[in-house]
Amino acid sequence: MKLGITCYPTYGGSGAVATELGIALAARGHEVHFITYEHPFRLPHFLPRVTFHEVNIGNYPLFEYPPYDLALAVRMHDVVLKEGLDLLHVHYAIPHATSAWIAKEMLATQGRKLPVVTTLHGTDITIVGQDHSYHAITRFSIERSDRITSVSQWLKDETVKAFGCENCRVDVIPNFVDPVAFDRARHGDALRRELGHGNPVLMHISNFRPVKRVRDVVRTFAGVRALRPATLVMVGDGPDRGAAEEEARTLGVAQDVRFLGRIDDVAPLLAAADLYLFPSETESFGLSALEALASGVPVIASRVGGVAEVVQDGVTGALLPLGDVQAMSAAALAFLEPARWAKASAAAAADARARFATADVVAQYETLYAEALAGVR
Ligand code: GMT
Repeated sequence: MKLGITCYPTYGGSGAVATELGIALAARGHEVHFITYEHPFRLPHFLPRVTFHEVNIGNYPLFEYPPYDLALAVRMHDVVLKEGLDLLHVHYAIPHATSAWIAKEMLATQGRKLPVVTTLHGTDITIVGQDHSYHAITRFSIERSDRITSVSQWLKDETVKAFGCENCRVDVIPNFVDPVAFDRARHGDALRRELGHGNPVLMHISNFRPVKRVRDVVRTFAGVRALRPATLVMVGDGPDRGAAEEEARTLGVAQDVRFLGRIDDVAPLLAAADLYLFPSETESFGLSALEALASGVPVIASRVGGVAEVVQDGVTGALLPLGDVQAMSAAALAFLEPARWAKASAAAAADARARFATADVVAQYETLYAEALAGVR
């Protein structure tokens, strides 16, 4: 198939999933065209059967808010015609599903059919999509998609609750992970020793937005550090990084917390971690938690959104009430006990491989594409 993929290309789970999907589809023989405003961050610069088409928004002075959605729709329309695409798959409803609908309507006037698949990732439904300014167009664009997928059952339920959406069928296709790339055994122990000086390494990776509650990460770590030596490694950058650094100083643990900034290739880092801290406010799935599990890293998380579909409480990690940093510290200490850690680490890697391996999940998308092309709803 010839597939167009649109996503947010910068740091973020939906862009990572869309890009890994495109890479996997190309490896399986499909031709993949990324249509977005920047080179997707997880996309290496050259891959067979993968092309990047940049969307240019221009800078006409009248446009205080340049209409990216329109420029995207026009680029989608052009690429479909020029490359003979069979289908467009857009990740994150706003504005991608709307632009895809516009492109589809433009193509229809030329007698060209274009199936559109929309994958819902999270705040496109739970926060942004429910903002009055976007609610009606989000619902409209979702309903106009030929097929809709969500990354968890929880997000599917939220979609139905938020939009009614009686006419739309939502298929749950979870996020996925390459068990080979995230195999802990591939990476050795040198980085773990370097980061932790022989002590356990607790890790958090995110874009440090408020929803990630990075101060809770530091507070949870401080509870652990009060009882045993350990290092916290914070990977990523974003609006709350300063607050997390300040929290570490206030709690007197700054010397044991390392802020590494943004690093795109997280597999070697996760292989150097003992526990992953994930106290988010809400999370439709939690791709980084899945990547941690695949790396044999038990996850200490808040019981929110779709995280319970990823982390098995008491087996591959622990799920605690949102904001209960004391309970998270206690769970982290329990999982650091060597026998418990070894069992949970093995269970985490095995479960990630069994339920979320790239090949199995990408095959589900292929089936869905074939159905969309055949006009099956
Ligand atoms: O919805 C968002 O906040 C953005 C999005 C992203 O681009 O990072 O994250 C969502 O999509 C990821 C990939 O499907 C999920 O793993 C994240 O859980 C989800 N984030 C939230 O629901 C907050």
